[in-house]
Order: sequence, then structure tokens, then C-alpha cells
Amino acid sequence: MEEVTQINGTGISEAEIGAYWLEEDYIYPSEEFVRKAYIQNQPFLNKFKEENFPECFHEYANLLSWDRYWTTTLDSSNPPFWRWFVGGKLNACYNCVDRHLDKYKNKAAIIWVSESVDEPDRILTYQELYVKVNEFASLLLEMGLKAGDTVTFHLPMVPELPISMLACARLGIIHSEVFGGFSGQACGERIADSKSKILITIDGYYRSGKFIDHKANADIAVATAEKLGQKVEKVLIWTRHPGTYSSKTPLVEGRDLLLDDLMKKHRGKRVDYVPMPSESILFLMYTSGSTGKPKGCAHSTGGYLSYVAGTSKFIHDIHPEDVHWCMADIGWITGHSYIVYGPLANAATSVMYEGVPLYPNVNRVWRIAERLGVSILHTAPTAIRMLMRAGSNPTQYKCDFRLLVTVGEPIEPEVWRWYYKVVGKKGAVVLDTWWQTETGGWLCTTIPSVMPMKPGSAGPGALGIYPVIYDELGNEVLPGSGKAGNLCIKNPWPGRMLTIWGDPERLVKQYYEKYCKNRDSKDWRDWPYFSGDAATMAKDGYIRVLGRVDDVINVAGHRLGTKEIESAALTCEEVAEAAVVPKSDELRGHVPDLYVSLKSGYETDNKHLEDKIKQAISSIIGPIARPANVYVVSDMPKTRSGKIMRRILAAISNNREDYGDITTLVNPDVVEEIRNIVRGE
Ligand code: 6R9
Repeated sequence: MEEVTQINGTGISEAEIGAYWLEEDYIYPSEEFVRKAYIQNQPFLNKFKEENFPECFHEYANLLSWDRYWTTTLDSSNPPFWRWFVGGKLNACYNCVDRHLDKYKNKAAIIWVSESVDEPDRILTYQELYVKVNEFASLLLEMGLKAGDTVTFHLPMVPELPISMLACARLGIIHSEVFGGFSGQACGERIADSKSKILITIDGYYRSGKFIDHKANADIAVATAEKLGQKVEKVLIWTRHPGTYSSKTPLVEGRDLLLDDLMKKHRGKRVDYVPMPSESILFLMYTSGSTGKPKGCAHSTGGYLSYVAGTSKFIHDIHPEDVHWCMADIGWITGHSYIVYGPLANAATSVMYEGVPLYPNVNRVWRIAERLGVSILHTAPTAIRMLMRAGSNPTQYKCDFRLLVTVGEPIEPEVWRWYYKVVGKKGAVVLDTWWQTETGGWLCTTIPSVMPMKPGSAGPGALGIYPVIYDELGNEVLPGSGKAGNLCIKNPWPGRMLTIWGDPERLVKQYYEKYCKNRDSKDWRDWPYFSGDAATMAKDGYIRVLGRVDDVINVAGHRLGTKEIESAALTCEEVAEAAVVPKSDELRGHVPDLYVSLKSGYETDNKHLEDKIKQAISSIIGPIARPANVYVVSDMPKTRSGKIMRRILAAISNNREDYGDITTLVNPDVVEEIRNIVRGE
């Protein structure tokens, strides 16, 4: 049995909390945490019971300032294209910046920490953020951009990224940030899909002590977009060291503009914010799915912002006096929701760190946390595993965390315990939050002040969220049965993406077709959301997420499509067929293993080919997609209908014998041959 640090400090009776308190491996929040938390009692949780749906989400929407209140909480006339807070108007930038000026003008909104230990922090107070966002919005207006246009960013972790996001939001311009570590080509494909005429980038940034020439990617991105039919008219370039252009890549005349120069004209300018309809698109975030083409998840202004503001306040429990540090990259959904929009909507102080956790040494994270007085730390199991295994020692530092978040991949109980005991000194609560790019915000997590933690479990549905596990046939897998199934959500919620940009039918196909009970029904109860994850649900409703059931692989918390990697491998002329499978990895959770067969006439015994393929994948997608191993095989294990049996390759990569039945293969002999190649025999 896990040790119990504190009993329930809320004074709520066991009967009220019900089954939550009965299981053996529960760990309870410290009394100190509970005393300070926003949610103090069961009546607040009761507001989110199923019978109060959808009005329960007024608790979230009412945290925002609306220019016009909504008339309809949930318009469900066209499922699954639900619309939230219809009739309402608001502005996301106003809600994250302007409205805090009265009370918090002089408070740090963003504390940016350079990767270099010698470079001073950049601190933007709410007033300074307001000034910079207005100046940049003034420039965007001058460029002729207006509400409803799209703009692509390819920015790393610099303060100009949230400034650019908020300036777009101020004018109703849809921003589409592409993770800075993605290649120029990946960025170009997203520019073309989103139809952006403007790209916002930077000359370079630091990674593990090296200056990365990022502007070089912009040229590739523009060329790629143009090949795909989208002309990029202007490339706006921030500089990593303001005033100095540090890239070796020349500027293209007439197209590339240095923002240092352009911004001079806009100094001191103020721009009115544009009240936007609740269901207008705030941003696009591309993510990988089961096809080769990433999809643009379009998030709404009113629903999304309400959802991230509400979860940040009531579950994340961010108070204005907290210093919140989420170590994710803003190029992913976690950064959008829980570095920028959620914390800033709550007038928090949000820390942004440019670099990697282990640079220049294993204790960098704790030095930063100690120096800034970070009270809430938010990171992924991969980072925790790396710190733990590298011998990082938080106990040497005066860190005083109140709450620790883990997100992005399943966390092993052993890693959870290190986070809880060594990082949190058993005083901080650990929140394991399960959600996805598509969902906008957290879906499964404990409510830390009133529910105990269970190492390795993401907790029950968040406020107003009703998860269910279905088997392949659509039967409910009962809680406590110990059986795994597909994790689904019974009801709509305000944070879910509005649609998939340019391809609304894909929303229906990918997330709803599988379990829709009646396609003609207008009742949301007939439209459960299929997440693509496998999970089990314990008797108490706690969810344990096992991983993806589709062609998505999770590498160090980064989501990659196996089809995207395979397509990149196929650009090498030698490659006839490619199959990617996840291989378990102690640090990164999973890494991609790639199997290729070659076109006739090519030598299988070609040492350079492996490097060539790895290089192709790095430059087409980005270094994170680089396979751990490339195996050149004479043929793929195939069914009679010609399908590659990835399950068999996955078993071989992970050194398991559970191939299942291989007699149905057209070429069963190849299994032994591949196994010998992988084992190096
Ligand atoms: C927020 C984010 C989504 C996929 C998701 C699942 C995995 C996320 C998790 C988790 C276990 C958690 N995932 N949180 N698995 N426990 N707490 O990561 O979004 O990049 O879209 O990835 O990540 O497999 O389906 P995204």
C-alpha cells in the first residue's frame, strides 16, 4: 500500500466523496494544498453533474469578460459541429491582457528565461505585454491583415511568440503556429493548407548551446508552400538579439522584412480590439492523425478560451500569486493552452524557458525554479525520466512546489513517485492530465483538492466531462472490469475543436463515425467522441491510459503520424515500401523503428542508405521524427490482400514473440529473416 501523507483536509465526509477514498493506492493532498485551493467542497463539483449539462460550463465562461453575452449555451442542431455560447462576442487578447491592467499592470505576465545562463531574463509585465501586443497589432493592420485571415508562425520559445499570438487574437486574425523544431518543408505544407500569405519567423535561437539558423527554414517553407500553390507574400522576421540579424541566410528583397526596423514606426501605437463571435476561430494547431496529412484543428474563441480559463483556475488551481512554469513548447497545444491562454486569462505569471531541461547541466530546471519561486511546475514524463536518470537533484535547491503536472504520455508509477517524493517533497499534489490537441484542454484528471491521486492514473473525467470505455463493437466496458477498450467521451465540451480546417468531414469520420449511434440524431448522447487511445477504467472512474490504438506514435510526448514518417522514407528513390512501428524506449516512451524494402535493382546491403533515409526524414518532418533504427528487409510481412502486418514488425522491434497467427501471411518465412536482421544475427 502507498503511504498516505495527509488525510482529507477539506472536512468533507467520506460518504460525500464516495468511492474516491476507498482504494488502497490513493495518495491524499496535503492539508496546506487543500486549504488554499479554489475548489473546497462537493457542492461545487455537483454543479458539473450530468443533469446540469450544458449550463455547468457557465462556471467557465463567466470567468471571461464578454462584449456581448451569449444567448444559447450549446447549439446542437448540427452534430458533431456543436457551437458553444452562441450569440456571444468577446476578444481573447482583451481577456488575457487588457482587462488585467487595472489590478495587475505592474505584475509579470511572462518571465522568459534564456537557455544561456549568462543572458538576463526578459520580464514582461501586463502593461509591457499590452504595449508590445498593441504595437505589433498596429503593424499587422498596416500589412492589410484583418479578422478571419490566417497567418503562419514558425517560432521557437521566444517572448515574440505569445506577443504575435495575442496581437493576432486582438484583431481576430487566425494564428497557426508550427513547432519551431519542425523542418521548413513541414512548415511549408502547413502554410499551404492554412492558406497563409504571411509567415512570421525569427533569425535563430539556441538549442543545447548552439545557435540554430532558423531563417534558413523560412526559405524552404516558402518554396514548399509555393509548390503547393500558396504564395507567401511577406516573411516577417523577429531577431533573437533585438537590433542584430544573426542568421547567415540572406534576406530576400521585397519579401523578407526585419521586424526590428518595421516596428519603429509603430512605437506607442494602440489598436482597438475586435470583439469576435464566440464560435469564430482563434487559432489552428496542426496535429498528426492516421493519414499522411496533418490536420489543422481549428479552435474557437469563446468555447476554447472558456475551457482553458476554467481548467486553469479550478483544476490547475492557478492563483494570481502563483508563478507557473509549463516546460512544454508553445508550438504544441499544451503551450497554447497552459503557457499562454489559460494562465494569462487568469492573470497568472507564466514562465517560458527557451532551452532543453538538461542544458547546461542536470540541475538547470531546479535553479530556475528556485530563483523565480516557481510554485506550479508542468512537464511531460519524458522530461521527468530524463532528469531522474541523469541524477538531477532537486532536493539541493530551495524549490517549493505546490502543484506538479504531468502530461503527454503515460507516466510509469515509479517515475510518478520520484516526481511526487523527490520533486514535490510529498507536499505538492501531482496532476496527471490526459487530453489531446483536438480537445483544447484537460479531459481526465483529478480535482486536486478533493480527490486523491493514484500513481499512473489520469483520474476521472474533468469537471463536466463524462468518459466511457467502449469495446470494438460499441459495448461499454464496465468500470472495474480490468479490461481495456477505446477511451471515449460521452458529451460535448466547450474546448473541443470546432472543425478540421478545410476538411470538416474528417472530424466526423475520425472521431465520431466509429461510435455514433444514429447519424440523423440531433441528440449529443448519440455522438460519443472517440479519442484514439486505449484505456482502462477502475471502479472509482479513474482512467489509466495505455496508448494509441491508431497510426500515431508518441515520441517523448511528441505526436507523430507513422504514415508521415513512411511517406518521408518513400521520397528516397531506393525505397519501395516503408513501415514504421513504435519501439519502447526507457527515456522517450517510444521511438520510431523503420522497416523498408527496396525497389528491384538496389542493393540491400548499403550502409549509406540508412543514413540517407534518416536524413530525408529529418529534413522533411524534423529531427524528432528520425527513426532509431532503419532495417532494410527483402520483403514486408503481408496479408493475402497485400496489407503490411505492422503488428508483427512491432513485436520483432520490441523483442516479443507474440506475433499472433502468421500462417495467413503470403510470405511467413520472411518473419524469421526479419527477426534475424533485427537481432543482428
Ligand atoms: C496534450 C497532448 C495526445 C496524445 C493522447 C495520448 C497521449 C496525452 C496523456 C497521454 C497518457 C496522459 N497523452 N496526455 N497519455 N497519459 N496524461 O499531449 O496532446 O500532442 O495531441 O497528444 O498524447 O495518447 O492521445 P497531443
